[in-house]
Order: sequence, then structure tokens, then C-alpha cells
Amino acid sequence: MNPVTERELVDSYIRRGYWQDRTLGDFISTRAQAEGDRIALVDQRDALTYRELDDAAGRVAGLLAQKGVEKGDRVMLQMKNSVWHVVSFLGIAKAGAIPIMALCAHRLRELGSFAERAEPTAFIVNEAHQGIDYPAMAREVQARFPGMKTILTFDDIVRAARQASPLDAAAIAARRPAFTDIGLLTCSGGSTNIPKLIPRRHADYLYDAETFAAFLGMNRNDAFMIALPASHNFVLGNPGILGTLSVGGTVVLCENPSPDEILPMIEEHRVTGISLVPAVLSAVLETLSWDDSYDLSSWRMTLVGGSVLEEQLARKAMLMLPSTLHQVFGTAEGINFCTAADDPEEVVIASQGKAISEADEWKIVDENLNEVPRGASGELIARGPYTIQHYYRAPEAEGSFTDDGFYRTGDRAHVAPNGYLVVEGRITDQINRGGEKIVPSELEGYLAELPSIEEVQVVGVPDELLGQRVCAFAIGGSDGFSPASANSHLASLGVASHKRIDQVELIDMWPLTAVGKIDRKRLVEWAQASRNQTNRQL
Ligand code: OOB
Repeated sequence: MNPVTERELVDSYIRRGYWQDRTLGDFISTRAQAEGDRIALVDQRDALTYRELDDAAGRVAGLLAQKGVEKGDRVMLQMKNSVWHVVSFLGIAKAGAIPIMALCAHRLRELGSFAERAEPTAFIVNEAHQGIDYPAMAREVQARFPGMKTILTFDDIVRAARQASPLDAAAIAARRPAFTDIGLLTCSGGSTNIPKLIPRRHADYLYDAETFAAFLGMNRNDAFMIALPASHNFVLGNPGILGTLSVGGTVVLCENPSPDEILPMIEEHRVTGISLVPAVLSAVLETLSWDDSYDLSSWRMTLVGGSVLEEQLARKAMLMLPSTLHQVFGTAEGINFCTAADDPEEVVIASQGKAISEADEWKIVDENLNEVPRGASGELIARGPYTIQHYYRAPEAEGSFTDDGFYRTGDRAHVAPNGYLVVEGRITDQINRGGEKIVPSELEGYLAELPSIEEVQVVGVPDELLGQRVCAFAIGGSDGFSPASANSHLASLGVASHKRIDQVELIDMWPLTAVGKIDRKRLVEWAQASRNQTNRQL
């Protein structure tokens, strides 16, 4: 393998025209000039035209500057889906700062770890929402990281977007980063305990969003719904919010990924496309099976990704939805695969399609990083104009990349005879619970603190609804060890709300492999058998 420097790759993406000299801040100004009074964003309460969005972002940038946020500073963003999320994101960009895209599910553990890595100087946060006092949580982070001088809430942003003095053109120009600089930090699902931050550059992120939108044939008549958390890559830029804005379409933001919010909004805003994880798709189909009163005639494409889409669910979606189904295999680190609108039905059901850019390089390799014969299983590794070559301030994670700049996805996959990618599952123990990624050893560490438990192992168990559910096996656990007690312990430790235990099993001895390691495969079988037995008894 030839070591390739990052510089060489960067130069080649610029030379070949994939990266253009523009930033996320430039992007919204250019889009506003082109689209003017067309609606850019709409949510359950508010709507903004392209011009209003650009203006609001400029005012939020003005507020940030007034609060002392400087060019290149990091700003934590934790906000529910609404037009103000996008205003904040682009406002941070216009101020020449770098947003850290936290999810509403993140709690003190994750926020603290992001703050430690990225040293943000400001935090834009929800008001208290769905029982969580977000501003109080932000203040706790601030108490630990005093470099975080400013906390701005949702209400501060809405007010600033209407009233604050905008940054003038000279100030925006003075703060403008290079197009090769980091434009945003997104969160990795992670294969290590410490969540890593993913540095995406201005030019790479815009290239990704536009390439994906072009792949799907999106245009200004599209109204694309964002129902998953807006800070997640899938809906932020694949093609999501930025892809839709890049073609002059309308972004429809839905606060919660629940069918009774999604379906009325599809009807009201004549939505044409949506991105879903399989668990949400399943809930939508369930609702449609007993309520067919919605006018869904505008809906032309459904993207499903984030975790394995079971064949049965894919077939049901094809049958019940008015739209084309696309499978998406994506990563926050970059590389995206997608099935095309004209792919045969069996391809869409059984594969994740092709890489979205002609410049994506990818292969399936064995543990020595040698390419396996066509059709054989191995690890998917990828390199290209929108895939990272290292994590943010995380030298310990260099093993996630090869010497020649390929990102090691940690996913087991093979290439079907027709050339399409088929993802089989994780190589590591990482659990994919409804699209949310969970590392067993992290939860094991927390649960081991419980006095009632001697030893604990956490495994992912196949689950019809979630793809995988989380099962904790304990030795020495008393009857008091239950999903409820485990989860209240996790909540008290400030662990993200999606990292939860669905099933608990108490055992006396670990099953061991031939070499004496804990046999985790056997644990998964036991968890399945135990659940089946419970179901039979019910
Ligand atoms: C998306 O991004 P992340 O960073 O939360 O998770 C990436 C991981 C992949 O490495 C893979 O393990 C899993 O999620 N995954 C899938 C999948 N799509 C993603 N596993 C099986 N089948 C699929 N279709 O999840 C993400 C980012 C951008 C677009 C779409 C998804």
C-alpha cells in the first residue's frame, strides 16, 4: 500500500473540480440571491424564505460576534428540529465559527466529552423541552469548561434572528474561513467508548449534499421532509437540508419522528421526499395500514438508511407507499451508497446500491487490508472527496484509517454479482439500535458500577422493530436488576437517552468459547430464546 498524504488527496479534489472555493456561509448567501422569496424552510409554526433565512443567519452571526465568538471558534449546537435550528447552524457558519452538531438525546457525558475535545466558546441550546432542562444542562457543561463563555437559548436565537444587528459584509469577509477548513463537527456513532467528532470541511460537505441531490434528481419543486434529528448527517447533508437548499427546494422540518406528525405535514406541505430509519418507516407503515385518509399524492421518494432494512419491511414499503424506495448506506465520516430510482425492485430490496460519486473509491478487504475476491465478505473501506482521513483531535483513532487514506467503516459487506453493495452488519460489537449506534463496553462500564451486580455483558440482539435491541446479562444480579433500574442508573449518570437497556438476563456463569473467552454469540442466542419463551407465556 502506498502511503498517501492528506495534502495529495486535498490537491487532487481541488484540481479535479470536486471542491470549489466556497463556504457554508457563502452557500446560503448565494442561494438567497438565486431563490429570493421562495420558501426555504417551514416547520410546525414558522416559515422562512431564502432571503429571510440568509438575513436571519447574518443576524445570529452578529449576535455571536457581539458575544465574543471569533473566527474558527467552536460553538455547540443542541436544538430540536425547527427552522431556528437551520438558522443557528448557518449563523454559526456566517460568523466563521464551527458548529458542533450535538443531538437532543445527548446528555452530560457526551456533551462534556465534546466540550473537552473541541473547547467551544459558546453553546446554542433548546429551551426546556420534553421534560429535559437543556439550559441547565448547558450550564453544567459550562461549569466544567469555563472557556464556554456564552449560552444562548432558542428564544435568544429567535429574537436575534429578527432584531440583532447583522454582521456587515466586511466583517463576514474578514471572518471567512478557507473552503478547505473545517465547516462543522458531527458526531460519530463510534466504535470506541469516547464519542469522536468528525471534521467535515466546507467544500467536502457541500459537494456531498449537492452530489446526493443530483443523484436523486432533486429540483426546486422538491419539498423534502426532515423528521430525524436535524443535526444527524443523514438529514443534514445526505442530501437532507443542504441538498434541498442547493436545488432551491423547500425543507419541511418535523419536530418529532412520529407518524402523527409526519403524515399530516406531508399532506399539508405537499412533501415529495423524506429520509427515515427503518424503525420510523415501520411506524409510518403501521399507521397507514389503519388510516388511509391522508393525501400523499405528492410523495415521490423515500430514503431509508442508518441500519439494516429487512426484506419484509422493504417489500411492504414498496407496496404501501406512493413513492420510490431508496436504500441508503451512509456514514457521518462521509461515504454514501444509494439505490437509484430506476434500479430493479430486487436490487432495491437486497442491496444498498452504488456509491453516489464517481470519485468515491471503495473496496472490500480482509483483516490484512488485502482486497477479497469479488463476492466474498470483508470490511468496507472507502476514500473520496467527502470522506474524512482522520477524526478531530483524536490521535488514538488513527487505526480507523489506512496508510493510503481509506476510512475503515467497521462494516462487513460484499459486492453482489451485479456490482451493488450489500452490507451485512458490523465487524465489531457495536450495536445499532434503530439507527442509533451503541458501544457495549461503554454501557458495561456504567452498569458495573451498580452494587447489585458482579459482572455484566451487553449484547445486541436481533429485533423486529429496532434492528437490534440492547440486552444486559449479569452475574450476581439480584432480582432488582431490571431494564427500569438499569435505565434510571444510566440516566442518573448523564448518558444519552438513546443508550438504553431493553432486556435484562440474570445468569450464574458465562458461556465460554474454546479459547476461554466469553461467548457473546451464545449470549445473543440465550437472549433470543428467553424473549421467545416470555412471548409464548404471554
Ligand atoms: C448514518 O451515519 P452514522 O455515522 O450514524 O452511522 C454509520 C453506520 C455505518 O457504518 C453502518 O454501521 C450503519 O451506520 N448503517 C447501515 C446502513 N446505513 C448506515 N447499516 C446497514 N444498512 C444501512 N443502510 O447512519 C448515516 C449517515 C448518512 C446517511 C445515512 C445514514
